[in-house]
Amino acid sequence: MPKNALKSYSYFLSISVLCLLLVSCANVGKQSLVMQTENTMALDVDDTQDSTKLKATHVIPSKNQYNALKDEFIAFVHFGPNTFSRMEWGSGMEDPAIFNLQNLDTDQWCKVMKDAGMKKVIITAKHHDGFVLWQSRYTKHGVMSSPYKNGEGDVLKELSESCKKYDIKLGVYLSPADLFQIENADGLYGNLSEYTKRTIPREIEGRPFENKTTFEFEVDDYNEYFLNQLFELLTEYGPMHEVWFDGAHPKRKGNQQYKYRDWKKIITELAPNAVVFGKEGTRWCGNEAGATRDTEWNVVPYEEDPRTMNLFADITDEDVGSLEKLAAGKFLHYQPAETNTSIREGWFYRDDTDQKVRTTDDVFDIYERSVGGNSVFLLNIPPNREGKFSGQDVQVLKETGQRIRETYGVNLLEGAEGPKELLDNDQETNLVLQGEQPIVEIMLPKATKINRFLVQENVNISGERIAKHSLDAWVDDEWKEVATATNIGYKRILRFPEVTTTKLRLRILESRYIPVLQNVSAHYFESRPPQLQFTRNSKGEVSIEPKVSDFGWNPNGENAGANLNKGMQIFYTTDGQEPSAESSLFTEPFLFGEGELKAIAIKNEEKGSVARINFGISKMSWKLVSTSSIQEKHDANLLFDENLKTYWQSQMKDENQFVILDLGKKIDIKSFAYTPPTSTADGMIQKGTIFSSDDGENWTKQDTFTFGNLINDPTQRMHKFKQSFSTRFVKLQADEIAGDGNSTAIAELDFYMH
Ligand code: FUL
Repeated sequence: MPKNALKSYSYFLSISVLCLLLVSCANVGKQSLVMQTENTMALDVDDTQDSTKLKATHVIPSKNQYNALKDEFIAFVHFGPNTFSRMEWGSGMEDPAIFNLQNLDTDQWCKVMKDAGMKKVIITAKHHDGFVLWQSRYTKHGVMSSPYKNGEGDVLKELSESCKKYDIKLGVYLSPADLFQIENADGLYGNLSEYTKRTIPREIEGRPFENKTTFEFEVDDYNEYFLNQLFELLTEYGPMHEVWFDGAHPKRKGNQQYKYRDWKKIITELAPNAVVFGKEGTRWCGNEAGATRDTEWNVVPYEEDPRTMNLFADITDEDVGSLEKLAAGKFLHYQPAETNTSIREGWFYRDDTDQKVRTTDDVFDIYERSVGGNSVFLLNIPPNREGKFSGQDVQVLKETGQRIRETYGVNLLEGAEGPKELLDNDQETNLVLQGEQPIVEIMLPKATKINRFLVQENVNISGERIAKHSLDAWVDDEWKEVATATNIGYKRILRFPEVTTTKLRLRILESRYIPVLQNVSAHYFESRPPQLQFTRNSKGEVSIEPKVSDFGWNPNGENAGANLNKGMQIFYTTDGQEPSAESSLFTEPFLFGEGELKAIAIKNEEKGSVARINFGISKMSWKLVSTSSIQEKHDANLLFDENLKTYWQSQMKDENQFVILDLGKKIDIKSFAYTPPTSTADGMIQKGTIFSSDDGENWTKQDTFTFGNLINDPTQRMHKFKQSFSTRFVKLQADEIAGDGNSTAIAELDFYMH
């Protein structure tokens, strides 16, 4: 925009602001609005970066989105045949009897969630395998054909009752992908049926609905099936607060299309309080590992109007809502991110021995980064085959809840002096900050030790505006910058090394429009000894160190993690025993072959969480014999260089992709681990075969393996061979690549004798 135009534009703005001030001074929050706020706003062809910026600050959450943000920490429950088959993705061909549930304790789930501070639970009513956990009228592939309560059980009903008892909101995951309906001869998915007018719900004799609403849609068989099931879920299990549509598809058939506009109609009418995930309601954060963006704007650009869109692509870029991105779009839409990850490796329960469970440090760290980074934290806790959350998961959730309460339940600005709109704990009062570089100063009643500062914008009324801010603490008679970060939005938690201070100063450094703050608070997190991580180098030497990257918002180039960890010592065991202060003290890297290592950090006599790793046999004498092909910079030696960042990748479209290794001597092998690369999604081995040989020429087929959900969750997968075998040479052949990929890739291979 030319300078003059900008001038008149700002003049126009000031006049508008003035008018609005006059008409709406009763409503402090609305003071700074110059146009109608909307959940979705169209950009016009003549919109400039400046007008786009202004519009973006008037895009606000819908009532359901705002409630979803306020729920903050919510639970995911993946449960179904996979819980019994130990698979991540079922095939749809499972006998329903596999869901051999004898006991179910949904009260325990809800109690644990409540103690953890979670406000909502979303259950996989139907995962990709098509098995339903409720008494659906429209299929027999589900709990009705399983041994649970002789086919009379209803997992969703039990959960909905427990939810009421513990005051937890309920949501459902209904997978659009449905392998049962794909694989079954009479399956409805992609059966090329005609789109005709159909009434939802379809009446089923002897199973009337209490809710008499009906809908008419022009749909095919699968969409009708889906709508009928949505009708059941949304009318018979109490109020639904979220409907979760996963985008993943292990398989497709018949060019099946989803008539989401019809699904939406039914949801809007039958579940008016439900936010829809994966569509225009809430969006996937872009990974399943618990990673968060440093800058998570919830106002995002769309090419088409999201209110009428049918297909929603995943938004996975690092930059989702910068002004450049917004200006390149045609619509601006408010859409909160959900940071979704699992407390266990994988989404379904497998076992209590090999399946790793996140530590409390880990979960609490993700909580602070996600809730304190303008997103919702959706944590999966997969129930075990006893129908309960396992002990380890319960312990972690209990401790996480304690940490959240201890840290954020105590506001150290209690009794402080400063803008009362921010300190009064009243969400209705807001502070409109004027001036070039607005500043908020707060005097604490006494010198106080803090290491967390929480700040919220008034997104509900005046959207997201702040683009950069810093926090200073008064230390040794001067201001010291302790933290800086980009946007704020619903909530930002600033984390920094502890300071003892009497005065705090929040500086708004960049803002898309006049900043309006809703709330600030200060906290102290009693830091625990850090989480540890192991690495083994190509010489076979193991190091144990605190996990890094936790404190990404550190402004001063200091390593805050190291500050917090002063005086810490690391102890470890190699015999499976729990480590303690009497175990070996880690001082320098040491040689280590196959086996389990456990380590613990101890600081001020306090023990951190136990870290463990199961290293495969040493790879020092391994040699590459041959491989089907390689790509530049991805030769096959990289699959056993002990470096997860480097990987072997074969040529694209190469038939018969394989790698042959010489293990140096004959070894008894019981299992192997495949670690896919994380920097490419092509080449993940979904199915493969392992061969053995004593001479590298005559091969015996030993076993085949299958791994699911690799693209979204590229973590290490273990495979136990049907029978152990003795071999010197191993050949791994890739039989199927995830996502119909073209090449084969391996970051690291490990073999185990135990
Ligand atoms: C993914 C699915 O494929 C996983 O099985 C899981 O349900 C996860 C939440 O979404 O895309």
